Amino acid sequence: RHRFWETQPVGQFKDAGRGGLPEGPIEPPTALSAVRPEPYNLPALYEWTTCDMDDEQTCAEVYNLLTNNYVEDDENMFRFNYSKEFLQWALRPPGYFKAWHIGVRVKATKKLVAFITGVPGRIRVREDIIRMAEVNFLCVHKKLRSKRLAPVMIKEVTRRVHLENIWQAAYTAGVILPTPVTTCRYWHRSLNPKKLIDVGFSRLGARMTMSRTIRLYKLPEATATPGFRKMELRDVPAVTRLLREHLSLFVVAPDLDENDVEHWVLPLENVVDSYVVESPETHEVTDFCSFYTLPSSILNNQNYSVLKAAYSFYNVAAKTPLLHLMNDALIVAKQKDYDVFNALDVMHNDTFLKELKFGPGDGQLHYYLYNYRLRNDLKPAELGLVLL
Ligand code: YNC
Ligand code: MG
Repeated sequence: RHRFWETQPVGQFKDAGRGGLPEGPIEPPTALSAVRPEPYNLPALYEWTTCDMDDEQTCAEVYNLLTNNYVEDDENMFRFNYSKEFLQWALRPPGYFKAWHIGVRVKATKKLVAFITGVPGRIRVREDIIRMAEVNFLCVHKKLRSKRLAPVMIKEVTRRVHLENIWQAAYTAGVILPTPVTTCRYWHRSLNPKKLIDVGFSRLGARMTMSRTIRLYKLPEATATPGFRKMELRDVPAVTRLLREHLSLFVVAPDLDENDVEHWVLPLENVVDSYVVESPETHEVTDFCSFYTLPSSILNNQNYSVLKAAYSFYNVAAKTPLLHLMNDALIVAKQKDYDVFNALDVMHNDTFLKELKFGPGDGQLHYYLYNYRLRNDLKPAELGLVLL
C-alpha cells in the first residue's frame, strides 16, 4: 500500500500490536564513507538546487512556491501562508546546514517547482538525547503531483542528513503514514468570530446569533497577571531554566539550551511572540508563554484574503495558573489583531482548551519519527514537541 514508506526504516503497519520490538534506532548508522556521495536522480527535465535562504530573491522564490502550492485544509478553503521572515527564522536555527534547504528547478527555465528542508535539533526520547533532523516544508508544485517526486525529495534530504552523521528525524503531517508516534488535534479559539464565520472558517452555533457569538468570545482589553510583559534578551537564562524543567515532564521533547531559546523564543516581529511573568515583588521570572504567527490565504472570498492566526508554541506555568497565563496570551493576540488562536492538544494544553472556549478542529496532525521505534504510541499529552 505504501510503495515508498514500506522501504524505509519507520514503524510498519504490519508490525503494529506485535509488541516485543525494542525501543530505539531501527537501523544502526553506517560509516559515512558508505553514504551515497552523489544526489539521487531526478527526472531528466529537473535539477537539484540548494536554496540560500539569506538571499532575498531565493527566499522570495521559496515563499512563492509555498504560498501557491503548500498545505490546504480538506475543503481547499485555506492555504498556509508562511511569511519570508518566518521561513528564514524556521530554517536558520543554531547549527543549521544550508545543504538541507533543498529545491528542485526546471532545467530549461530555472523555475523552482519543489522544496524540502531539514534543520538540526536535539530531541530527547525518555532518557536519551538524540540528534535529529526536523523535516518540514515538503512541497511539490500542483502541476507535478503524483509523479513520485516526493520519495526522491525525501531520499535526498535523508542522504544529506546522513552526511552530517545524523540518523534520526522528526516530522509532522496531516496524512497518515507508517506509523504515527501520536495523533494530535488542533483546537481553535475565535478572536474575531464575525470574520471567521464570514470566511467559512467557523459556523454560527445552533440557536446562536452573531451578536451573542461576539459576546461569547469577547476578551478583556488588558492582560490580568501582574508582571506579564514581553520577553527580552535578558530573560533567556531564566526562560531556558523554566523550559528545560517543563519539557522534562514529557516522553518526547526538544533539548533546548540558551542558544536555542534565544533563537526559537526571543520575540521576532510577526514571527514569534513570547511573554514572561516577572514577579513584581522578587523580579523573578516565574512563567512563560509563546505563540508563532502563521497566516493562511483565504481562497475564493470576496471580502478577505488573509486569516491571521497565532499558534500556541511553548508555555510554562510554574507559578501563575496555566488558565490565567493562556487567557493573557489570548488577550495580547486579540490586541495584535489575530483572528484566531490555535493550539494542539499536546503537553498540558488539554487543561485549558475547553475552559478558554477553544473548539476542536477537524484536521488531525500526526507526529512521526524516522529510524526510531517507540515501544508504544504516545498520548498527545505525553508529547512536548511543537514543529512549525
Ligand atoms: C507527506 N506529507 O505516502 P507511499 S508535511 C511524507 N510526508 O508514498 P508523490 C508523504 N510522505 O505511500 P505528491 C507525504 N505526502 O507510496 C505524501 N507522501 O509510500 C508520500 N502537497 O509521492 C505518499 N506538504 O510525489 C507516497 O506525491 C509518496 O506529488 C507519493 O507529493 C506529495 O513537510 C506532496 O502537504 C506532499 O506538495 C509533496 O502532495 C504534495 O502528492 C504537496 O507521487 C501540499 O509520498 C503540501 C503538503 C507536506 C507537509 C511535511 C513533512 C514532510 C516529512 C517527509 C518525511 C521526512 C522523513 C525524514 C527524512 C530525514 C531522515 C533522516 C535521517
Ligand atoms: Mg510528484
